[in-house]
Amino acid sequence: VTHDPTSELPRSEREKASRPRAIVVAVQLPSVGDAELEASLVELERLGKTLGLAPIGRIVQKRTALAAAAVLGEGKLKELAERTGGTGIVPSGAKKKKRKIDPDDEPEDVEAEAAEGDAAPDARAKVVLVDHDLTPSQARNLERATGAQVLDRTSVILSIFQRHARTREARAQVEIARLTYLAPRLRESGGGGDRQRGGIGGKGAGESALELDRRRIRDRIAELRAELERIQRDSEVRRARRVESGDTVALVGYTNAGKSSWFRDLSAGDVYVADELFATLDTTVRALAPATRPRILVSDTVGFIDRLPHGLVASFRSTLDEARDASLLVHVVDASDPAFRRQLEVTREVLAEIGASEVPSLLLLNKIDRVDAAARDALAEAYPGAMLVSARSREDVARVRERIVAAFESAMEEAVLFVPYSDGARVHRIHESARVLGEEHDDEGTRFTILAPGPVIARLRSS
Ligand SMILES: Nc1nc2c(ncn2[C@@H]2O[C@H](COP(=O)(O)OP(=O)(O)OP(=O)(O)O)[C@@H](O)[C@H]2O)c(=O)[nH]1
Ligand SMILES: [Mg+2]
Repeated sequence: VTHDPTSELPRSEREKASRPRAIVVAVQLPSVGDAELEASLVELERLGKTLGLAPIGRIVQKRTALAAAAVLGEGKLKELAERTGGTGIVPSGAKKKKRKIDPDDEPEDVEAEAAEGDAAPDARAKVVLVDHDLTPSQARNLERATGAQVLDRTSVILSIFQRHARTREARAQVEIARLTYLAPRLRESGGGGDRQRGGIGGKGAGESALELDRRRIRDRIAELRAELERIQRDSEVRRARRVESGDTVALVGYTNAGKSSWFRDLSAGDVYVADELFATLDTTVRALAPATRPRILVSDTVGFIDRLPHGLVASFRSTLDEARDASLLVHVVDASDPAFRRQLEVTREVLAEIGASEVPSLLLLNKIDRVDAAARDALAEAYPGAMLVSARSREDVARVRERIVAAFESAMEEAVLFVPYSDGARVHRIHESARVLGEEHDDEGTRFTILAPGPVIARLRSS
């Protein structure tokens, strides 16, 4: 039976005391070094915390591959089950009753008897977080053996996205991603249905219910796509208008790097900043503050993460467009994170994938207040073009703002425009979108000497 592991998760609003405990599980493949594994597990624990879970331990096994049945080998599986109060045994003969597959279903009751493991019942982990993507049968087997809810990396990320989506656009995008994640899993468990869902009936009613589910998912995805298109048609128009003037800075970077903090600092606005992964899912745009002339817009975007499910990246189209169409990318990195080099690399890879690697960029090595002097020197040397900054320092905010303004200034051109007195609207537009260096009045009108990006000048001339 397939259920959607992303639909029933504890809310972060719950008091910390009652946070469900979670155990992190990973297989260390021969190709994965200790440091890489450590960074990945720390990240998974942070993802778990963002979901409101309390990680209480890890179970790691070195293997050449994931165990086909339940990721871990028998011995390690028992060890895991002791922490969760499960049997540690993957039931092989026992078959589940046949059941209709419903993506909104609750997880099935796990029939395994609680083991007399070490963990007292109230210290048991209720959730198992697996640092790999699981096949449906692996997830099911792990659930049966542990008696706990099992979430793989992708479903954890999807759950966070789901919880953090605030606008209609983000919600629709997340739901498309979730259903897309779910669809092949339905298919797979349907394909193996005869084997997995008991030797009793095999095909028949169960099979057609599955067909129905797939069709329902397809229909729902189509519906959401249409809705998304409607929403994006509006924002497309708005974006096109901005892009035309070539004046947008997009803040990009790994999740939790400090993008929204910089967005808030640079735009002097009220922005949601949180020590959570994927706090921001909606692209927001504000003017750089104090205002410049012509004005520069700053946009905050969704964060990237290692092994971000591909479908998910694609579903955040508007964020990606924002980055690709920007005149400048401000790439924010959490320099205090031991894994920042990998994070920087991941961000660059995603930017290349979405066709934004040609956009000029400014690298901010952020959270420098948490980095000691020796490490700062090393950073400055290793990244000569970067700025070492803290979003908490007023001076740094001023410095970054200056750099951004300077980047735009260097891309601005000087032009002379004559506007007749009768064309008051154009005079207004000039003051709005360009910097006026000089005005000369004669009998018919005004000769403006202005400074503005090329595309803006072209527009002012033709309007
Ligand atoms: N010490 C320190 N903390 C910072 C700095 N910049 C941001 N933070 C903290 O880092 C955490 C994440 O900051 P956000 O601005 O929400 O990060 P983000 O990149 O927008 O994260 P997502 O939207 O989740 O991708 C928050 O707790 C911030 O207060 C900094 O320069 N120094
Ligand atoms: Mg953010």
